[in-house]
Amino acid sequence: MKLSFRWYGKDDPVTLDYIRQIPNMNSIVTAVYDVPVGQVWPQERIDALKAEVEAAGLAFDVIESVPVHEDIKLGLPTRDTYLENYCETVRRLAKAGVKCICYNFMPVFDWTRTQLDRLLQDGSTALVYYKEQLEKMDPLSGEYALPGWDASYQKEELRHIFQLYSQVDEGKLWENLEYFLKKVIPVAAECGVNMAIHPDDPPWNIFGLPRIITNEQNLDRFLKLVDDPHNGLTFCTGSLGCAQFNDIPNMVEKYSAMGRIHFMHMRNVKILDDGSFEESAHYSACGSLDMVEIMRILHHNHFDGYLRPDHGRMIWGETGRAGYGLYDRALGASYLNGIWETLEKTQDTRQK
Ligand SMILES: [Mn+2]
Repeated sequence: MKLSFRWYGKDDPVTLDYIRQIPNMNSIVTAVYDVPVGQVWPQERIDALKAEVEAAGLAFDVIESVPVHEDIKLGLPTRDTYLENYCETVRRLAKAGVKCICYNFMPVFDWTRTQLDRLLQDGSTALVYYKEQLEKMDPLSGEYALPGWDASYQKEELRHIFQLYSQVDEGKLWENLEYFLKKVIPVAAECGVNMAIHPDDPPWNIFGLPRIITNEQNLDRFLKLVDDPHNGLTFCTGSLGCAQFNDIPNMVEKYSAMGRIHFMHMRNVKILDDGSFEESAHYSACGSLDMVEIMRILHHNHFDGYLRPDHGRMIWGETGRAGYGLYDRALGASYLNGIWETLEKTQDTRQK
């Protein structure tokens, strides 16, 4: 397990120097953030980012994310140009030593929550998804903008994209994903990069838009589309784990044994009775997931990919990017370190 930490670049109030002070921290997870989606990332920008990360004594080997242009997800004729650009970015990242690229295939909206600063009982705040709140949200009204959403869309543009998606059901989205993989995975394989798709968050259709990277059956289908080890998963415990229908330990067991998990996002989440959920501290009892069991399975299967603490709460008066403060993610990293060290030092854990 290679411990890693997401960093949003120079504008991130959490600096590389702070991140380096977290024990056992190995790799930075980052991206070139200001290149428009679909354009090739300039090599000099990639190299500068690498130099900056390495100067702080950290490894530059995970990118999250190289976003997929909407025309690729929609299957429009223009997709081929965007796919060529995507492949070129993969080649350039490989040249800079990147080993793992995270991406997702969610139409229009990335991760979705209904509130980013819900006050929890202990006085911290967290991201939540309340069904009742979601039902009242109209993404076309222009009133909502989540940090995971592309804010560059104008209202009319968004309306147009929704119109285009009325022709794309789940079946069509699968076809478009297959088309993407058949172009990109051979390039990734050739340059030794692992592609790691992030599951849809939450793992169900939202605002009438299809979502397919959602459950075990679909992950099986995904891995078979291109049955190559370079076609793998970012296994996000919080994204998949906010759905009652996903048995997280079993899925981690299956996909880590297959060697198809390249990147783990470790996050706990508390499922509520009506299918809503709240993000929680990493500690198992704070949410619905057994974090020790998940780590035990990874350890048992000799997981040697990247692993990072995912979203944290805002604690100790910290302000900043929702889900991506320093303190709670650092607590999460230390907790995960503790579990892993215990597993390493407990002789019989791999004989179970
Ligand atoms: Mn995640």
